[in-house]
Amino acid sequence: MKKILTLCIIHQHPKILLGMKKRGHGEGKWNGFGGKVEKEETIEQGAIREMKEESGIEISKMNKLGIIDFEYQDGSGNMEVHIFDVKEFRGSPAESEEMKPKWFRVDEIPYNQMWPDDKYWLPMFLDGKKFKGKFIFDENNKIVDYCIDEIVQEGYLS
Ligand code: 6OG
Repeated sequence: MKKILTLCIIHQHPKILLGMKKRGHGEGKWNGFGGKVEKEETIEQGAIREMKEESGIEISKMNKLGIIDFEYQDGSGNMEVHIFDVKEFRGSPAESEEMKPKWFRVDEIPYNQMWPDDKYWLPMFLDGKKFKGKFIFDENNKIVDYCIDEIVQEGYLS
């Protein structure tokens, strides 16, 4: 069974907010904020809860820009990640047990300290484009195959 996860990025041009993951899956990498959606909540509720838990920020408005499937060749840990552009929020970022937040200029995004898929879809995200994709990883977290397509059809992601 694949897990449903969320990933939220605040984009206030020319800056974005990322967090350094301090523990667990993706430790030592910069990423957006998010995690697993619980059984009793919607994907949006999960995104809001995880953003608050990990950064202290309360989302008041967000747009879903992408859905990406991640598959591992050995079949372990398959995920469907829903990616949100946070447009309005309350509070300011605070370090949590899980994440250390930091604003980056969009021309200084640390792609070499991020998941290897990010460089394929984050530029589309920053352009405000919607996208759907799939990445297949080997056991060393290397991409063995991928596709990423811009979505032009209204309502396709919702
Ligand atoms: P927890 O498992 O700690 O949440 N995530 C990924 N993000 C990117 N960009 N690439 C990946 O490549 C990822 N795998 C997981 C989803 C994990 C958080 O990390 C994201 C969640 O926001 C494989 O609860």
